[in-house]
Parts: sequence; C-alpha cells; structure tokens
Amino acid sequence: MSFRVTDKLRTLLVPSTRVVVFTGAGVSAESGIATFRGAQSLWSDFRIEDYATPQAFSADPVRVWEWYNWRRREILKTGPNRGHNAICRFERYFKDFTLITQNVDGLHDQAGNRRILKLHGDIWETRCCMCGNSVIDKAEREQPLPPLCECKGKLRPGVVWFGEFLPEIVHEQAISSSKSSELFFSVGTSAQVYPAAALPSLARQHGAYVVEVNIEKTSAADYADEVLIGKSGEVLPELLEYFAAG
Ligand code: BJW
Ligand code: ZN
Repeated sequence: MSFRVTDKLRTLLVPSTRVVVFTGAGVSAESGIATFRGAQSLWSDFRIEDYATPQAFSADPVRVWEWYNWRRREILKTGPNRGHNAICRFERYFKDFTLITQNVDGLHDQAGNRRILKLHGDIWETRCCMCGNSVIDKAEREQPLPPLCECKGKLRPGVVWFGEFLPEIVHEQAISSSKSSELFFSVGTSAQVYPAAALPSLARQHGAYVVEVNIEKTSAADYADEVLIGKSGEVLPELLEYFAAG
C-alpha cells in the first residue's frame, strides 16, 4: 500500500462521525468507464463544445444523442467496483452520511447507496426541453433522434452541461452537508469543475478533516489534511478494515 492511515483519521472512523464522500469519474475508472480529463479520456477524444453544452444540443441533437447512447451502452457493459461497494458500506456504518457525486453513470445506485446527491444529473434520465417531464430508464434512444416528448418538445439527457445551473435543491443540500461534515473525502475527482470543486475547501473552512483519495494529487489536495494516493478501489476497502476496530 502506498498510503498509511494516520491516527487522526483512525479516530474519525467511528459511526458517530458526520461524513461526506464526494466522488468523481475516477471512482468509476476501475469499472472501465472513461474519465473526462487526462490520457485516453472523453475530453481528449471529444470536444466539450460539441457534446456537453446546451448550444451543442441545439446545433446537433442527433450527434449529442448518439454520443449519450454510446456512453449508456458502455456503462451497461459494466457494474460497480470495489470502490463503489466500499462507499455503500460507508453509508451503512456512519449514522450521518452523505454521498455527493458528480458521476452520472448510476453505479453508486447499483452498488446499493440509498441517498445520493447527484450534482450533475443522471445519464439514465431523459427530460423534455419544453414541458420538463422526465423519465428514468435504461433503454437506448432509438432512431429517429432526437426522441420527442408527447408535447412534441425535444427530449434531452438529464445531465448538467457546461453553462447550466446545478439542480438547486441538490446543490444546497451538498453545501449544507459539506459545511456540517466532520470528515470529508474527495475521491477520484480532478476538482476542476465548479461549483462542485468548491466543496472540499468549503468543508475545510467549516472545520472538516479533509482527505483526498486519488491516483495523483489534485487541487483538492491544497485543502486536504491528508492525501491517500492510490486507486479508490484499493484505498477505500482498506479503510473499511478500520471500521470493525472502531
Ligand atoms: C482515480 C482513478 C482511480 C483516475 N482511483 N482516482 C468558477 C471558476 C471557473 C469556471 C467556472 C466557475 N463556475 C462555473 C464555471 C464554468 C464551468 C466550469 O467549472 N468550468 C471549468 C472546467 C473551468 N462550470 C459549469 O458550467 C457548471 N455550471 C455552473 O457553474 O452554473 C452556473 C453558471 C451558469 C451559467 C453561466 C455561468 C455559470 C456546470 C458544470 C457541468 C459539468 N458537466 C460534466 C458533464 C456531465 C454530463 C456528462 O457526463 O455527460 O460533468 S463535465 C465533466 O466534468 C462531468 C464531471 O462530473 C465533471 C468533473 O469531472 P471529474 O469527475 O472530476 O473527472 P475528471 O476526469 O476530471 O477527473 C478524474 C480524476 O480521477 C482524476 O483526478 C484522476 O487522477 C482520478 N482517477 N482513476 C482514484 N482508479
Ligand atoms: Zn414535453
């Protein structure tokens, strides 16, 4: 193991600690899902401006839907990994636990987490641009694309694109849980996309002990009390071993 669990962290791994786990694409990397940044990532192959903005969808909804259909198929081929499973155990162990995720892949749900604050939406949601009706299902959207709502409005993926606001209530709950947390884990995120990336520093300002788990240091490390370098599917299960002792 390339990390050591400090005494301070160990003392916090007890059921009464208020805990937040904040996750990003790195948590799903070990399930074979591409991350957004870095080598062989989504943004190295696809331009944000062509796929992840409301303008991209207005200009070419077919291209955007084909991309999301492909990503849906990639996710359906896989499932949660040891990191997701460990986070599910966190929810069962800590009495006051909040999972905040930027991931849209649904793998935290599949791992068994019950309460998930999804800051960037859900790839399995399809929402009408006109009437706002939404459905959640795992079906691929068939031709002709884009799919249309009963009201004749265009249907879009229920995710948050650049330049769009985060779902307000979910964002407020994420801020409030982060502020009141005593132990805050930032896991598998490059911490580059705002406003989500502000949560680790917010937690720290309000007194949380902040721990980054990543294969490399990110800007979240600037606010972290500890950085555990390693894959989330290795580091998080290792932390579970201290639960029984706690
Ligand atoms: C491992 C690992 C392993 C690998 N184990 N680790 C303030 C300052 C500057 C800019 C802005 C700002 N406020 C707002 C902005 C603009 C913009 C923004 O932040 N831009 C920056 C990029 C500069 N933000 C927005 O537009 C947001 N909206 C907003 O602010 O609304 C207000 C507003 C409205 C109108 C005008 C202005 C403001 C919305 C952001 C939406 C982001 N959407 C996406 C796509 C979602 C849909 C989809 O999936 O298709 O969300 S972009 C993409 O990035 C996705 C992710 O959730 C998000 C974060 O990425 P994440 O999860 O961190 O992944 P990576 O790939 O970056 O990192 C992976 C990490 O894992 C790496 O660190 C690896 O090392 C690590 N790793 N394997 C552990 N095994
Ligand atoms: Zn509609």
